[in-house]
Amino acid sequence: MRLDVISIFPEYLAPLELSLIGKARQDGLLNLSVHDLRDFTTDRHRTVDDTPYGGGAGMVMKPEPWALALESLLSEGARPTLIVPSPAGQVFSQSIAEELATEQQLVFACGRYEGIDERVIEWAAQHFEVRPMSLGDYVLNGGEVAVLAMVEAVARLLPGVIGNPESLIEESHQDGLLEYPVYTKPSQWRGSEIPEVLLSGNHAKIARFRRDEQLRRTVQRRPDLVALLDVERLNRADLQI
Ligand code: 6GU
Repeated sequence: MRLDVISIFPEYLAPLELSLIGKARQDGLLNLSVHDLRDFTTDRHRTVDDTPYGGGAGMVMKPEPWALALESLLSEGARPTLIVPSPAGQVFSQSIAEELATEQQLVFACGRYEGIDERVIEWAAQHFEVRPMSLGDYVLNGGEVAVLAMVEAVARLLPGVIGNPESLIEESHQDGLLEYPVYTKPSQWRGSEIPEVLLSGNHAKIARFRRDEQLRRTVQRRPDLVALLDVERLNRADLQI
């Protein structure tokens, strides 16, 4: 998969050289480049922002550097997905990460200040599949931190990035439930013991315990997810009938 990130703070994306993502890049599984928006300015001061028409606080990102930067990433016959991080976007999720993981090329346009001139978003739709994306209902200073999160969520789904693909299956949100709690040695620690069933060797009982913990946690912490559960995928024991 090809990934391009455009930002006025390319150094912000340095963590993408570390850990699993860094390794995937070295292994050639991910072709990831970070581009400095200022390299696409044409004035002496490398200006990327200006005051908003209609007034108001803050600055708006000028359209032309964005168009030049985005054009530089287009190749013949390709229609990449352009992700525009914004608190005004669609909320990012595991299912969106799964969708994005099937794409050939993703481009991330990191806005700063009050955002990018809206005409860029309209113009870009001629060449890209444009997707404004939010991490949730809170405000960040720019798109960079959101891109770190989205790139990690997508990259770890690509074949070969995670050593043990089994770990992808049991985790949070794959089945609409939160993960069960985990424990390791020692079995007694500062006066606290692990749940006895985990020492029983009874695999059916352990599976039931873990599933019950998933259900309990989801009801307690994320009641919003309960309404979205697929009833067909809950078994009789889940429903205690
Ligand atoms: Cl994607 N960008 C910004 N600037 N703030 C956010 C966000 C994105 N998601 C939540 N808050």
